[in-house]
Amino acid sequence: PVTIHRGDYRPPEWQIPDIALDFALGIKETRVTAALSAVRAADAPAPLLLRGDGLTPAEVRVDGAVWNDWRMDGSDLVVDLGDRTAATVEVDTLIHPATNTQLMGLYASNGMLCTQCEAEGFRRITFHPDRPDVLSRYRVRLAGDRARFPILLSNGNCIASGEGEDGTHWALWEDPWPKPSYLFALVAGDLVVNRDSFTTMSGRKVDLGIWVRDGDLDRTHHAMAALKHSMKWDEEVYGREYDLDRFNIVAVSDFNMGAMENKGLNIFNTRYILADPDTATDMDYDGVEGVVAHEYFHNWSGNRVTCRDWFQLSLKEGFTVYRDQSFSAAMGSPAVKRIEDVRVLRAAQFPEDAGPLAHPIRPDSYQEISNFYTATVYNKGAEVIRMMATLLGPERFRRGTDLYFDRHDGEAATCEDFIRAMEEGGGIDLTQFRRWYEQAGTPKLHLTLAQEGGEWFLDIVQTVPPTPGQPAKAPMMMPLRLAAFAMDGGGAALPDTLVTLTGAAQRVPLGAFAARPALSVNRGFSAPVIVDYERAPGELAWLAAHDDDPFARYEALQQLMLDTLVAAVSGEAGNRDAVIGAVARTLAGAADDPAFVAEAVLLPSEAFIGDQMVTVDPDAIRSARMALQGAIGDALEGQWRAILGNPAPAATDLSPAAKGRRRLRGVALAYLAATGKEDVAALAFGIFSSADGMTERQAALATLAHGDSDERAHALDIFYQRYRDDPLVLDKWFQVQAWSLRSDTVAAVAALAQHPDFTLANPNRVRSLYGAFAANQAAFHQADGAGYRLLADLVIALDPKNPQTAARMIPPLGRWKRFDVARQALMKTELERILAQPGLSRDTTEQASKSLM
Ligand code: B3K
Ligand code: ZN
Repeated sequence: PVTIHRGDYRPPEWQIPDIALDFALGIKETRVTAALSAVRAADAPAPLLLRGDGLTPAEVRVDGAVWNDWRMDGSDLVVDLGDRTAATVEVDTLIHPATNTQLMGLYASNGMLCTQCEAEGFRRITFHPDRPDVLSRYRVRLAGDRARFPILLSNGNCIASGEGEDGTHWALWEDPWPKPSYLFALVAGDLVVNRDSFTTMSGRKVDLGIWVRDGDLDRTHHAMAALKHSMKWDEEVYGREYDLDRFNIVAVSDFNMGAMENKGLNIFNTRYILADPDTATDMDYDGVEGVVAHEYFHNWSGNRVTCRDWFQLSLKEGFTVYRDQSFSAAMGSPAVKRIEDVRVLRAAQFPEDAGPLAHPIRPDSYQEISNFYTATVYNKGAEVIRMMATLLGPERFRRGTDLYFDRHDGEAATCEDFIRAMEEGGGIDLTQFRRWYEQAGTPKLHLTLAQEGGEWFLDIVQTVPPTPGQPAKAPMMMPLRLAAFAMDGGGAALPDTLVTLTGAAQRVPLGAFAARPALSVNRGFSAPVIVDYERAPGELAWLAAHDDDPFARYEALQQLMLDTLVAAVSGEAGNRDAVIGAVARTLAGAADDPAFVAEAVLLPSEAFIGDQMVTVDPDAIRSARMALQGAIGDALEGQWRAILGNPAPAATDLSPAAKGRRRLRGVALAYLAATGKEDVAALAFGIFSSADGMTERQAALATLAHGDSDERAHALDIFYQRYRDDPLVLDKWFQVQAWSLRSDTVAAVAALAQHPDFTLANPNRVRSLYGAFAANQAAFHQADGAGYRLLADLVIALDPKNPQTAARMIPPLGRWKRFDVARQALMKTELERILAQPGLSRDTTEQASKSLM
């Protein structure tokens, strides 16, 4: 396989300022005619390199005449234009949407046609340079059968339409904004629309449309509200206005990712558009809001200012995730949102950064760029932007982003351009900070307290672990927010302080305290690091109750739980009573902020407990966690029952308070179930049956799914019968079974893979079964290796159809170094078995071979 290196970047030899595309649409066969107006950018004559993937040129014309001076170089088309400096190059191709199972390029989903071009899918539609630093104005003519494709959409504005012959019709779309090919989109199908409008800050009216299949219209209102809120928020917070007369969103069921920010025509996985209280949980609602915002925000961070090359992916993704996180925080509870974001970072990104696939947020090389749409590029990328925002403060950060958008509008920019705008706009030197773009691995801060004559100091030693290809690291610059408290209430306290760390070792004065102060550190998770600081249970319990930063309160309680769990795993007593006391005190605040309390009293995940250990012992972790959950359940049984005794809020009430109360009820039910009390299955079944919405229904079903009551089978059956025709809800039915803590989950997942409703053709269905299963630590790591075999079988079966989604299933197998030698051997065997498959895709080959290193 060919490795592409960041340092090899060369500017394009040809630009294509204008493109005209003509589509004769058909599900089986679509004819594409592309007219590229090529203008030479290089000084010396150079042939025009047009990338292709699975295409054959039917005819090539230059300036209107048939042209024979071309050749194929592998799957690419090289057109020799002699010493011309400009030419119109036309190419005809035939493509086959119905057999496009990769879901890249033009494909069919449920009888409609749609596209996905990022990163390199446009070359599956027509020959083109297909690199993000080639920007063009597009004019797109779509023609097709009127009955089959009554709706014809592309980017920009529809400037003409009409009738053709034999029941066909056509539409002509024009996008005035030059864009890279990865932002091209078309949709053709039988769709209905939820229309609305938004008036921008300069008074322009924008027509909004959310297009779905007949019958789904009632489930689009939340997405529409989210879109309008996003448009307003981007004006208020970043001064960015929408720039076309129309903004369309289309929902499709078969989609590799969450959604795609195509200019003026976002295409979404239905999962992130459709929501109503009967079928979507509160978490689903938040997912819709966050992804709608994310794609909308890309209109500036990604589209108006795009990426020069794919190594700069975090330029748009890290920044846009930071923007959507800030938006969601503003729409709901900032503290709870921060907790959720950090939980995602720790669950997905920290393990990536600690394993064989670790890479900097701006990678240095890749074989297949699709493998780099990672938690590192997205979520760590967002943390890096957040750190700059923290170092600069809101006003200077805004000056930096204004400068960035204004200076690079219409350009394909680099991460370096962004940092420079921050430096100039914010008046700060980020020389050392740039290491966040260069070095992989999660930094660790080792903290110790020192005392000198009544004055207290915090000594910080920073280390960055070695990662593949980066054995030695230099210290990073980062903002660390901290505070110190006198636990007896008297004496001095060090209020919230922002320290900028730069050195490998640094001393921070805390002030005078009569006794050892309680240290609140990395408040708000100001830096994406691991803090190594030993604190007595009493100090953690005190902070969990008294810290004035909610995130730090959450962290203190989590640390207290974690210390106890890690002790229990290695057969020590730990401090259960301190945990139970702290949970009880936190629960006392449930009425004021149920959402925060629900997050705070949740035990750390099995995977996160494993991350604290030298060698992960999945079975011991599960037992320890279940035992502590049972103990907390027993000790506070009255409180849990009281929470469930109050009536649930109406499912239609989506206020933060109502969502928080439902979340807490779900947590209470899980704690009660852990007690093993006889009546709990009936209680859960009662909630399941009487629930007026999916949040409560799913929580009760998930709780039942862990056990072996009669109610379990009954509830699963009712749920299946009720929702068997609703794919998004049926996904949940697969998911709760794959999450189950039962000891027979591997066999259950294997059986579900044979269920008539399971299909490899739909990525959501694949993820709902296998993605959930791979996250079920004790099940996936079953000692006999059956879980590993199951996942490898899936990868092998899926790779020929959909390599992108197949390759995304590999990282769990790549964590082998963290396990005992027997599991290591079993995991490596499966990676080797995958690699031995003939004709394995580039995607899966890269992930599996790197995972073995
Ligand atoms: N930019 C798209 C990602 C598409 C990736 C395709 N392999 C979604 C997003 O981040 O908004
Ligand atoms: Zn994005």
